[in-house]
Amino acid sequence: MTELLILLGVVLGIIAISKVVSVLEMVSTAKGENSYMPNAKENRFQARLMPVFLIAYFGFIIWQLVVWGDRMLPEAASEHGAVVDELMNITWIVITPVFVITHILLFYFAWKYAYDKNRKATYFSHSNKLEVLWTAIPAIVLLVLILYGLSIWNEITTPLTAEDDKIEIELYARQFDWTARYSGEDGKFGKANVRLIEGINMLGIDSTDENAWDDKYVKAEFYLPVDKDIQFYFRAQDVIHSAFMPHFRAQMNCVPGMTTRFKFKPIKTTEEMRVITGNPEFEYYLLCNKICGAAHYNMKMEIKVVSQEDYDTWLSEQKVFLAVEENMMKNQGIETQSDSIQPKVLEGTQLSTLN
Ligand SMILES: [Cu+2]
Repeated sequence: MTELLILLGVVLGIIAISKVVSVLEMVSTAKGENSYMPNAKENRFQARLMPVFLIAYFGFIIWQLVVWGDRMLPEAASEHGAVVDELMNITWIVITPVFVITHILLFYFAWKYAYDKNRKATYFSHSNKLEVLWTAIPAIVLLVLILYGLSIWNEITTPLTAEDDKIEIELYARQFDWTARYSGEDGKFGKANVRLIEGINMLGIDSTDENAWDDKYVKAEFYLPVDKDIQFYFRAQDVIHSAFMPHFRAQMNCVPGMTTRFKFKPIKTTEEMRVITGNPEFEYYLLCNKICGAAHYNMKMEIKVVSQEDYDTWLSEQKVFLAVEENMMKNQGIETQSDSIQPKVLEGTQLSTLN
């Protein structure tokens, strides 16, 4: 509240000063004086402000690095993460000197060549040499950075093949939560269709598809085994969301009407990361990184990276899709569903095979 009042005071102060200045200008115009022109002394004062601003500006940047530097992400927790970080660092190494040099030149020139009525600017209309230099150098540098980035991107996004030893997980986004779906023992996801989304069937899973029966879906948190390739598939129900798992350097858009994918291999368990960060409460998170509506900030899911054994135990404890469906129907006193999702779920022998 105090900050808001201070901000309001500053804004009102600026408005008041600008009004006073415009009144003074009107008075001088009314007196028939020329429009306001700065004199030599004022020009020199403005010129001296340039290096002052430059130093304050760089000082502010360094201050931010010192104060907030520790908010940076810890080391990457996925196999490809180290490559992404290297790309990022190389980009910083290339652009930081350019940023520093161009800003020093900008303010140095503004100070050095402040208006002087005894000096005349050199005039030349064109220089091929200069044109070639300042077009070619940035173009080559950018080309190298982009090609390097593109090759890494291709490497990261190549889908895993059917032969690869992997786990497949579907992340389903909607306003405002995530659901993770595991394919169950058959290793196949059941079909899903947006038309089947109804009340309890929030993912639109087609329960006439046998592959869906052993699918498991979990909310609030999901588990990954360490050192195993994970192939993610992403879907969205309503608007575009973005699945962002910063510690694994992974992000992919979730677009209604299509399935997107991304793969990575977690290489550090949650426990290991707690030691590395020195934070006993450290957790990995899946976040939404598209501003998708009013409760966007709340759209997150905890990720636990554990050993293969712990993962297997956890997964075996999760309920399968059909059991969840059946339970919910009972709880809500629903006897029948629309024809499309009624299928063999409620009667039939298949249910007896479920745990
Ligand atoms: Cu979202």
